[in-house]
Amino acid sequence: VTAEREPVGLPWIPAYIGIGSNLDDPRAQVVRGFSALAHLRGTRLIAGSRHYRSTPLGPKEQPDYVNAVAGVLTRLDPEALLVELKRLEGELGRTQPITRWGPRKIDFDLLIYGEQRILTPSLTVPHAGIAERNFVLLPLADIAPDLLVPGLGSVRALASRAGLDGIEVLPLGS
Ligand code: PH2
Ligand code: MG
Ligand code: MG
Repeated sequence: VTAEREPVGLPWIPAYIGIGSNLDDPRAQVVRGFSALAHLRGTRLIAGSRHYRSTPLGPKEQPDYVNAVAGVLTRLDPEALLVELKRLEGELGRTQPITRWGPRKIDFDLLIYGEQRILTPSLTVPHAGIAERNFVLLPLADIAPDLLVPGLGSVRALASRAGLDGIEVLPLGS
């Protein structure tokens, strides 16, 4: 048996990951998503938001989404974390190709990574459109209301500005 290889001597960086699903029992997919993050190498799951039902952004002829946000500490760099999130999406049964804004069984979006602002062909952090998406900001406000989104201000202020259109909290265990 070989112990899992983990980076050592690196700082633990707080990061926030959006989870979304609108296919194949979306709440169950979100729960599986949290579980997958809890087992990710070099990463500790620290906090989980409530679950939200939200009407689709993009094409309307698709099921409502269930959205949530996970707070982690990670020793992975942003690119490595992104690669792992894509790998987990595949393991959790996400099939390609997926149309832009189209339905999906599981979606992980790297929302925030420490205080970094990243703009590369593969990665935009903070996530593009975060300020307009109540299905990101409301769950994020559950676990990190005072967090400052680099360049944008506090999660609490952004969330109250984003409003409550098309979104509701799902009661626990419903
Ligand atoms: N994700 C999309 C497209 N549209 N709409 C909602 N409400 N929630 C999502 O997570 C979402 C979406 C593509 O990732
Ligand atoms: Mg997404
Ligand atoms: Mg995505």
